[in-house]
Amino acid sequence: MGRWLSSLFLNSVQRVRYPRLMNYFSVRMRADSSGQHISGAERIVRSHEVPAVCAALSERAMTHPKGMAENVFITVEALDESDILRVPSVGVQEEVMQRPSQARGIIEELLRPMTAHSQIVIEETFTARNMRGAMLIAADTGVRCEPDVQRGVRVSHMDAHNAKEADFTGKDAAHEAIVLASKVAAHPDVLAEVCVSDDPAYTTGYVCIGDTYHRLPHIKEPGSDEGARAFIIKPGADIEALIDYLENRAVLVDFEADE
Ligand code: WAQ
Ligand code: MG
Repeated sequence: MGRWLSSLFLNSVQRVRYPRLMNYFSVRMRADSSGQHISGAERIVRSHEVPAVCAALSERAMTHPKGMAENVFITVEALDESDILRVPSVGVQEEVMQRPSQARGIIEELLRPMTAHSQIVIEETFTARNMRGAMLIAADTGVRCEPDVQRGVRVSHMDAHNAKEADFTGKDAAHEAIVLASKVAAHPDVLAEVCVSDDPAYTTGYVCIGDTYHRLPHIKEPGSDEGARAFIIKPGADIEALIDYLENRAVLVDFEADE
């Protein structure tokens, strides 16, 4: 009888399936008010960091310069470490720029080798408002090719490898942008990215081409509600596969200090 009981016990223990290597978690936040997108953020962290990151991201949503969020959604998902792709960080180059009136000319010059439609890209990027994600613009035609043009495509499931405790508090816009740009630039079908922050007080933007992130100070006037992102897409790209990579593929970005 004793032996029967212990074998029953052992059987049930063996049947419990422990998830493999659940030491990384994706944590995503998005917030809105009256149907307008307010804020979003995405992190990949170790299990013990999940509670602190959830707190920091909800705090960010409640204190956003665009206004206090009515709805905040936080999603936590375990990742299998073997599914995480590692990519190198893009290199940062600071461009000399004194005034927003110079921005369009400099962006045009940077994009010229990639597309004949840089004027369209610039126009779209400075006209869009309140998008959650980025526009996809075909390099050969200048045509938008994302399925939902008001929402755009939200790049998610990425972070810096070995992100520091300090990264959980507050927002470091430049650091987050370099992480995002590195994930995006690592896909062979993205030729370039243009970004203007939608934070009225944050006036530095960038153009990323190849593995260089060109930082553009004074890309817009302080107080302006301009702000959007555009990815320039290689002709013939498989758009569905690209969107799946941008939204769902877990990516950790390696910075030089890691090595
Ligand atoms: N995926 C795709 N598009 C996004 C994402 C994302 N995860 N997050 C923001 N966007 C789009 C969206 O349309 C926003 O309206 C727009 O980008 C700007 O977002 O080196 O903070 O979060 O100092 O305001 C640039 C830093 C900071 C430059 C950019 O963007 C520097 C920034 P924001
Ligand atoms: Mg953001």
